Amino acid sequence: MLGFFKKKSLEEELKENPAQPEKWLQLADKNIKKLTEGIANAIFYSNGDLVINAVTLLKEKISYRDVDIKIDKIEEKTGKFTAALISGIIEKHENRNISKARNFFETAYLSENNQEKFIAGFELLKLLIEENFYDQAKKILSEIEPITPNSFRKKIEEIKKEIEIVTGEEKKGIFKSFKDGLKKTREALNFSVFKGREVNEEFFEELEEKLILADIGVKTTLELIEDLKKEAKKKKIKESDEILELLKEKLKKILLKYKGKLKTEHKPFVIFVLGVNGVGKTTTIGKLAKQLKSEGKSIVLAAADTFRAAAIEQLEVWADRADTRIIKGNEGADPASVVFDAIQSIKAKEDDILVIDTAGRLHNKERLMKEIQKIKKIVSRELPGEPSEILLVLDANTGQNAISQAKAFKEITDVTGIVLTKLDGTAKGGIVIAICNELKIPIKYIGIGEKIEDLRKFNPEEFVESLFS
Ligand SMILES: Nc1nc2c(ncn2[C@@H]2O[C@H](COP(=O)(O)OP(=O)(O)OP(=O)(O)O)[C@@H](O)[C@H]2O)c(=O)[nH]1
Ligand SMILES: [Mg+2]
Repeated sequence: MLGFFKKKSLEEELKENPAQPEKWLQLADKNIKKLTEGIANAIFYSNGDLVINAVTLLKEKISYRDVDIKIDKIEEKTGKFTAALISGIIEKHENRNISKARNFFETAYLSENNQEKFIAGFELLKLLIEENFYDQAKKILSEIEPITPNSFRKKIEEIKKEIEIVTGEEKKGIFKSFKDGLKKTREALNFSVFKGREVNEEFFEELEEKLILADIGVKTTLELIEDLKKEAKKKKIKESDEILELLKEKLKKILLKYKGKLKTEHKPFVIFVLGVNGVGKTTTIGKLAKQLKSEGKSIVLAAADTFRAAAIEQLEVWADRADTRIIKGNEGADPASVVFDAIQSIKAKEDDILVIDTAGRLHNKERLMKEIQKIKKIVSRELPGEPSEILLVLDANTGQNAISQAKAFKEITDVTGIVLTKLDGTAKGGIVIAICNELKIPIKYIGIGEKIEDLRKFNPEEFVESLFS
């Protein structure tokens, strides 16, 4: 007789009485297939006051690719602002299309509902900071500060501090602007000579030559020119300025496709840094340690370049500047044993991130391969799933040679990202585009100087705009 008292399922209950926002959220949380329906209804029936919870839930669950997200259905229920917010989150977290995400967040930000406005502003703020647009971030911050819910106060304070530090230092001239760092490449490209010209064969030939000279690479340049010619014909483009705009968009598209940042959400997190002699590995590690530290993480450096004593000392200097711990061995010690010690140390002290500096010798591929594999094996044995990042450092000055180096390293091990250094001193900045297009590995950071602040998260849009301005 128990069947008589069978408990109604959440879904049945909601069918009978849909005006229960919390329960819709419960359903979304429990049943991934009902995620968007649940979220849309939760927001719909709650007059917006569940927006934050709902959006947080969506962000947590969004990596399930089988979720069927029907934005028009959501919009029917929640109105255009929340739908834009959700679209933005999908673009950012699922499709990784930052410019689209930004457009959606900007739309949602126009909402007059403070809940919607805050969460859109908060997403926009994080995005702007990731992309180094600190001035715009500052403006948004000042606008959303008065409508910040209590649960977000602490986060907003942290962001405020970060913006103040960066913009303050830029003003003082300590921070070199990204644009300054690309001065030489911009001058070499000198796109202004292509303005106001007639679009003909001669124009395309000159453009082709220029792109190749800037180290965009023959393969990539030919693809680009071919595309531009086709589009010029199709759209009957006569003005060269229009072609330049198209070129800009195409370059951004190539770079955005391979955009990526460090995935430092979990801990402990291991970053293994590779690259040939003198490309800037140790310097980059110092800069990165400082940056990650300012984001509130505890960092430990492992001096696994035991090939020469000076290398260990050099890393010590950087550890000191960045105010981080360092684990080292003696000159000539087994690099893998240094890494082993470093891992025991971060485990014991519960540090967040371990960064491993290695010796940059490529003249003996066999040995290098063995050494890299040995270190990797130790790391993954002691910390399953690590290293999360294997960063390859390349020197922009070496132009096309950087591509060959990357290919050689790719044969030895997986590379999760590239750091391109010394962009400040070279006219070969076009190599950024060749790297993305030919190697299909994301550039995560770029180096634009020797100082500790001269490392930037790579921002494709900012990069392309700086080449043209
Ligand atoms: N201008 C400029 N110089 C840089 C940049 N990054 C590194 N350097 C310089 O490049 C030189 C080599 O840097 P290191 O960090 O020692 O290079 P490494 O890859 O660790 O070298 P090895 O340990 O010998 O393999 C140093 O003089 C750095 O100051 C950058 O982004 N811009
Ligand atoms: Mg070094």
